[in-house]
Amino acid sequence: MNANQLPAGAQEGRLKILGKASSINVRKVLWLCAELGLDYQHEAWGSGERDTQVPEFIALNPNAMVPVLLDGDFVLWESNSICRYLAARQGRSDLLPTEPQARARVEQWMDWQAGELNNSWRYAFMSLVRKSPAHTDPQALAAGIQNWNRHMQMLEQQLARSTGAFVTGDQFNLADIVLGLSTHRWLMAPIDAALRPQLPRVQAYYEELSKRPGFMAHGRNGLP
Ligand SMILES: N[C@@H](CCC(=O)N[C@@H](CS)C(=O)NCC(=O)O)C(=O)O
Repeated sequence: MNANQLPAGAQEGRLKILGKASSINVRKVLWLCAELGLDYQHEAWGSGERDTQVPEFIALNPNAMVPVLLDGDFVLWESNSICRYLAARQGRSDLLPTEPQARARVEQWMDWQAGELNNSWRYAFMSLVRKSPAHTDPQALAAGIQNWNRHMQMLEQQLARSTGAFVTGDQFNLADIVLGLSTHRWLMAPIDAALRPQLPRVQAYYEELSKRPGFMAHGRNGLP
């Protein structure tokens, strides 16, 4: 990475986070920084904010997506990778265990959130929340809500199996950051009450996470 390509300020020894605060993936990083007590500079990039389809941004992330983390001349994209990096950088084995099986369990839920759960809500979210003109088909919306609910029911089942208040047990960790934000998105979505299943463990989990200032600042802060 040529340091000359970095946006101004990235070479001052302070972390820099690029990405709009309304993005679920950016919010993971902002919440984690609050948990870690990390200082950072923040620039709002992404649709509705600064356009990522410009050469200076694409030089940082060829996907033209947010978030991007700059740590000196180290540039990292993919929100879950950024979370793992920051937790490891700060030596926080409570958030990302070093024991292989415990770590794999946390990563399993993080990967499921990014690959399965996040994909299940796209149509319904674009339709109900973003009011996208390209997402107005009633059948696709109904199927999307059903698929989103089905994934949230898997989270409900996991919380029933968990031996503690959090997804993998009694220790809050990175899996809870990513799944907490997904929970917030589902609870905030204006899904017709008749179509929304009651998920009491998911609701209790949301309240448990709401005890954390980082979640209140970057998750449960009024943004969908
Ligand atoms: N897998 C990526 C997905 C990133 C992503 O989808 N970012 C969205 C915002 S949530 C984005 O950058 N959209 C383009 C834009 O806002 O311009 C990650 O987890 O970082």
